[in-house]
Amino acid sequence: MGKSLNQLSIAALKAARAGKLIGRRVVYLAQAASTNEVAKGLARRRAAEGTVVLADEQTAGKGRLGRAWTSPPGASILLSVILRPTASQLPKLTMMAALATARAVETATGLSTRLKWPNDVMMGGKKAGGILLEAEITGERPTFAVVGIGLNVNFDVRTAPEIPETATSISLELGHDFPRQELLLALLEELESAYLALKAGGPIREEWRARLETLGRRVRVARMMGPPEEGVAEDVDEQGQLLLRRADGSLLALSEGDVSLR
Ligand code: BT5
Repeated sequence: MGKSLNQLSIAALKAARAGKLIGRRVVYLAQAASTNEVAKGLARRRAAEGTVVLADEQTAGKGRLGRAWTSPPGASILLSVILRPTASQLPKLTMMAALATARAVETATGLSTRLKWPNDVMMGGKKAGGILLEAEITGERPTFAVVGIGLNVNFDVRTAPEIPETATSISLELGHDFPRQELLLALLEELESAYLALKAGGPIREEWRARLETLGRRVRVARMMGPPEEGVAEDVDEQGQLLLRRADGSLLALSEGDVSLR
């Protein structure tokens, strides 16, 4: 694994983000338990919107529902962004971040990416990244949101037995390592434009929807709340909910769950 391709320059990163929203402040940690946990702690202490927590390694990286995100040293992009969205922007942040990640990967590496509902970033039909959105809400209003992004860059996922065979990385898809710094810069820039567009009320669903690989397929959705559901993944709504057409003809809107093809 080319060491230089894995090297991050935090000084250059900070310089590149000067005057911008996303990355106006960068908190870099060689090792963190979970950047989302660090970011939530900072957000509770009123850290500014746009603060980015970046780690080279996570010892307790998290997926959804208490699952683990494998985060080996110096091989992935592992970051969390503190945002202060309105109640109507909040449900769209997973879409926003997935879209920004897909765009950044395509611009920087030339690889084509797809998205899998609700939070997976896919390459070559396999998962290379994921989004973990967490928020604190007082009454109706979010006090803050933390958008966590994990992306396998120069990581041979085949060496990690706990990761399913349905995973990949940028280096595996490209056939060679790729400079993490370049991808990171592209990602922060895409997050900036996607978040500013969302704040300005711009559309987000159309491009996200066009990248989804799930639509039109017969699927099973395992849910945290409620029994699993089966049907055709017919569409997604403005909030990013999956609209599932059940065998009895009814249409169900799902906000969370794990999709597998039938
Ligand atoms: C996700 O969860 O995909 C969200 C992952 C978010 C990770 C970032 S890293 C920075 C920030 N700080 C954190 O602590 N988390 C965020 P989910 O859809 O639940 O997928 C988790 C599942 O993906 C696991 O149960 C494994 O099957 C699989 N998995 C774990 N590590 C993986 C990896 N590195 N690459 C691909 N798949 C992985």
